Amino acid sequence: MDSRDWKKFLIPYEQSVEELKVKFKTLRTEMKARDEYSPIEFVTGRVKRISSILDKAKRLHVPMDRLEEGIEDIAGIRIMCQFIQDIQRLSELIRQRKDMSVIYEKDYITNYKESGYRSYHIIVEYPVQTSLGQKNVLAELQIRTLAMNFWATIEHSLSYKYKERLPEQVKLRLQKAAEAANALDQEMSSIRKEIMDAQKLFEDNSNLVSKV
Ligand code: 0O2
Repeated sequence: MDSRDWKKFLIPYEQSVEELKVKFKTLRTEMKARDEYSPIEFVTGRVKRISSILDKAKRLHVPMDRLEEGIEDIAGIRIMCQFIQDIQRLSELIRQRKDMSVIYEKDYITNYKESGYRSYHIIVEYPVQTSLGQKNVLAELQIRTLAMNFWATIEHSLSYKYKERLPEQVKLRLQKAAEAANALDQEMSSIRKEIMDAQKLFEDNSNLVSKV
């Protein structure tokens, strides 16, 4: 594919990422406005880089004319939650939605990766409306806590720096750091109610001040 073909190929993915980001950000705003707790803290999204698509296609032996079915994370959405419990609550909300359908789920929290990576992935099919009609694209929703995201961000930049040949010592320290992040998540979970009450009180007070 030349660069014009890639540009055209990526249009529905770019559109899907933009739409999905808006939808999950809106879900957060809506739940907060209803005076409910929102399991979403913040949302990001990206379209996979062409070099990264090609690397993955090579690694998974996906031919160039099967990229749409073979690479599931060309459109990627990342949703950050405060607490581990929020991940299941949000997954439920995603399963109930009518504007996307869940294809399958990967639980890298129970079955965390050897690197120490923890996250809950949901592969969805998302119907996007283009000038050529409806196109169903696959998108990967990565749902994780703030602590899991902190770890994954650091690990990703280190893996990038060392081109996936992380020195053994760094690997071990990252595995330890992943355990520490998990311990933090467990600790936060156990005082979840107190934290949530405090945040609610803080928000109610700020609303009162802004109304004065
Ligand atoms: P990007 O954003 O394109 O640079 P895999 O064989 O591990 O690539 P698998 O098991 O099918 O793939 O995983 P999946 O569910 O497709 O997820 C791949 C994405 O999950 C990665 O995308 C990362 O965003 C994230 N991820 C998976 N494993 C790790 C890990 O060990 N460390 C970190 N930091 N992130 C991970 P790309 O391709 O890296 O990302």
